[in-house]
Amino acid sequence: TFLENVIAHPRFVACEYTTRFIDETPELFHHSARKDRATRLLSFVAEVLVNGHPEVKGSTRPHQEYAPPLPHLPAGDIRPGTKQILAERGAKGLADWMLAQDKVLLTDTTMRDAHQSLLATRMRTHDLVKIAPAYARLLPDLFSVECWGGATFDVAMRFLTEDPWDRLAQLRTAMPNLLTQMLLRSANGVGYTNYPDNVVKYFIERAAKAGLDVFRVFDCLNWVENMRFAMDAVIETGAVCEAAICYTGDIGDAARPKYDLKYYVGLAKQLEKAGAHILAVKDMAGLVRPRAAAMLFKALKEEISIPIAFHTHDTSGLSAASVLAAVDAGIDAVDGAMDSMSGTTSQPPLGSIRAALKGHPRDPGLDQDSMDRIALYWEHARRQYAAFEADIKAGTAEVYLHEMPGGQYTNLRQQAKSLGIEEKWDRVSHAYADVNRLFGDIVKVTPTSKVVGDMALMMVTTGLTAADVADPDKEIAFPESVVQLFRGELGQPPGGWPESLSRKVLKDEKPFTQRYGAVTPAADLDSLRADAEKQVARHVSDDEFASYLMYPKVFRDYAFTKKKFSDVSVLPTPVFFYGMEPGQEISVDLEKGKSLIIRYLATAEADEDGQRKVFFELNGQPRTVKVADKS
Ligand code: 3PY
Ligand code: ZN
Repeated sequence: TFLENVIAHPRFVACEYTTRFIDETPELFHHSARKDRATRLLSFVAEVLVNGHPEVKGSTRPHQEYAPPLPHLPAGDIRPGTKQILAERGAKGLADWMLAQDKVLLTDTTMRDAHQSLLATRMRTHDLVKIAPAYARLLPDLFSVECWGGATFDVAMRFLTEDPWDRLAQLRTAMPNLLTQMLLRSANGVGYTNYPDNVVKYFIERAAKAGLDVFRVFDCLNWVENMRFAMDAVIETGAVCEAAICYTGDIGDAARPKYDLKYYVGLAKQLEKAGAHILAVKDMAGLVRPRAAAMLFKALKEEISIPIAFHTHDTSGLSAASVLAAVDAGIDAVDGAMDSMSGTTSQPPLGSIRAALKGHPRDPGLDQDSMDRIALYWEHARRQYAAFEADIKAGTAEVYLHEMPGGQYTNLRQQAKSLGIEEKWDRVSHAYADVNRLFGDIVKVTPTSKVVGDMALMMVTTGLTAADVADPDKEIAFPESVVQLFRGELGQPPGGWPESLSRKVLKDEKPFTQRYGAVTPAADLDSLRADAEKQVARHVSDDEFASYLMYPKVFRDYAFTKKKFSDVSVLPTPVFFYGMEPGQEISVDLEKGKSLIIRYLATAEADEDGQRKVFFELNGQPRTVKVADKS
């Protein structure tokens, strides 16, 4: 292709070239790189057409007559919003501004927690970025858009072959007036394990540089010792440090005193003292009942002086009542998801909450019609992900039994399905509650929730009862994650680990009780970076290196797949998962001003070597791609 470019170049044709022609004509190379990218994209589509996308195996292409409808956007300047308040006044100034508002502020979680909780985190950058300008223009009064972190980071690379940093950059550009928000698991970063302090710090610095504004920081055991390091690192960048308390149990239940009102107020005071700009109550399973919300937020407003945000899940079907109770108790900000992406394991509906508060002294004041139209977009976008929908049709009080985080629920069900025990789901949920009791009643949120889930699945697949697990004389091969938990690798729960089970899990090994980061040597970032570059045989950017630090193997696999197929995030979602239909034509924007027109014609039968030819037109020119049929 390079030679073709030279021969076809107008200066070459006109003999107007010198010996410096190649040096002076960079487009000779560009052109071939672009063409190469098109070839790689075609081979991806061909691969999906012949062998299917492994992520949606066994599911049929959702019926879709048109692309998700985008609302009409007004012309003119984008109205300044909270992003500008942060830029002008700093994090502390933003917190003061929050306290001075009569209205309740709203955070939209659709781009992170909602799809994490409803669709196994599979929403692609393509669908997130398309609607982002509508947020900027139609909802400039939103407090923030939670769009990054949590499970989205690894799922982007692992299952979608996407760069999470590229997603953030695109969203940042599309919403210049709104605060971007992420969920950070303290010492666990956006992973499932503890990282050395300097790795956590490096990650936070990169995220802040990439335009992340609000870091919601939590620890999976509410261990403040574990949070301080991440909180300090966030504060140092100038970003907003929102420290979150994970809510578990029931403050209204006198029979379960471990997590009572005093416990939460005590934690809140510690986090305020540790320098948090905002406090969040993170109710990841949706356990804050309306009466508890009234008590909890009244007490917290009296006891601390930083603004407070409330995040909950609607697994019970009653979370909106808790949100409204929180608003009446004087809470500063609440989370919700756009209506069509709300409910069940996701957040309560933001549009309905807004409507319920119309005329209320704390009316949030967003434009209802705009919210409805954005929700319509999400409704259609969601249909493309039917393969990832969990079969949950209603709220359930069962959540008060198992206390599973909304973000874990769909994943665990998916895991149960892949282990062939889907019909035993009620046993899994009971085992989950049993494991929590056996572990001493702990906070269950990533990654502790994953450990409880691992153990519960293991009990159901091997037929173990809670009594078997507790019995010191019954030999059990515990999952490695359980051993790590009892070793103290994820931190310390209030009151410590139950002694007898700890002895059974660890045998003669002694657990450690210090903070993991305090006893772990700093990672050698230079040599790790050299490793990363060696593994993928190319330069890695600072952001990519942060991905590698979190997920070495996932990053490497992602880099290889991306090298093979180029940046597949540019493909529309139905094409990404299901390929194209004969005669279908799509326009793919490679970058600004550069697009490809791809038309799929047909796929031939396999030849004697099992190869199938897939016929396309690329920008009007016939192209054939050969793919090995793996069926
Ligand atoms: C996450 O850590 O991803 C969560 O959503 C926890 O609730
Ligand atoms: Zn959540």
